Amino acid sequence: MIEIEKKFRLTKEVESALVEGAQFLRAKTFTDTYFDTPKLKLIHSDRWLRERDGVIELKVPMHAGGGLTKDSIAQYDEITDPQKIRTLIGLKTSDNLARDIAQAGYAPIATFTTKRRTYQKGEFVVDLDDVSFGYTIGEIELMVKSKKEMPQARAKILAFFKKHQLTPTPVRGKILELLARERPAPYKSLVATYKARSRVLE
Ligand code: V4E
Repeated sequence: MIEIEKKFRLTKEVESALVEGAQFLRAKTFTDTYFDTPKLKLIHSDRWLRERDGVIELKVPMHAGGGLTKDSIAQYDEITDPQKIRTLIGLKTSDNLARDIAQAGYAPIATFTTKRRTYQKGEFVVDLDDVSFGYTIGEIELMVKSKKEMPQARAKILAFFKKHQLTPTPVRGKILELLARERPAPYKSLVATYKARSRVLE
């Protein structure tokens, strides 16, 4: 399945409007640790390596041009197969992925905990995140089976934003917000790199 998602700034007013008529699905708390080099080599190339509650995942763009469309809709593949992760970021192969990651020079760059509440609203999944470093953010998600269904899913998400008067302007995801706050120099370099590729960093 391919996940198509768009983030929005979460306020009390936005939350009240969204949960009205929505079905509560679950509440979950999870901790993410992101891994990269000190100069953020992976993130500079739009690859996001993290451990979420003990499971190592790599998020990579669905398209060579980057995972974020001009409308700030994210289309990323979430890879958990250790061998695929090794191939995609050029790791040596041992029987321990965490060790291979460390040996390649990738170390934890940020850790935070998220309290997530998930709702179903029509065919959309709505995630509302409250993050340990003092940040709230939401996202609207649709899952599709094939690439050819992606344009329609993007249009549906944009229509959802319009219907619920959500501001469609770019919003920084959790890890980027933390980097912007705590590592301004590498963050500045990220902004410049993404801008040079005509892409906005959020
Ligand atoms: C792919 C990516 C990042 C890695 C984390 O992805 P994100 O969607 O922020 O994670 P999370 O925990 O909120 O959602 P989950 O993985 O549980 O569905 S950080 C930034 N990107 C690319 C990106 C971007 N630059 N801007 C936007 C709006 N989305 C994604």
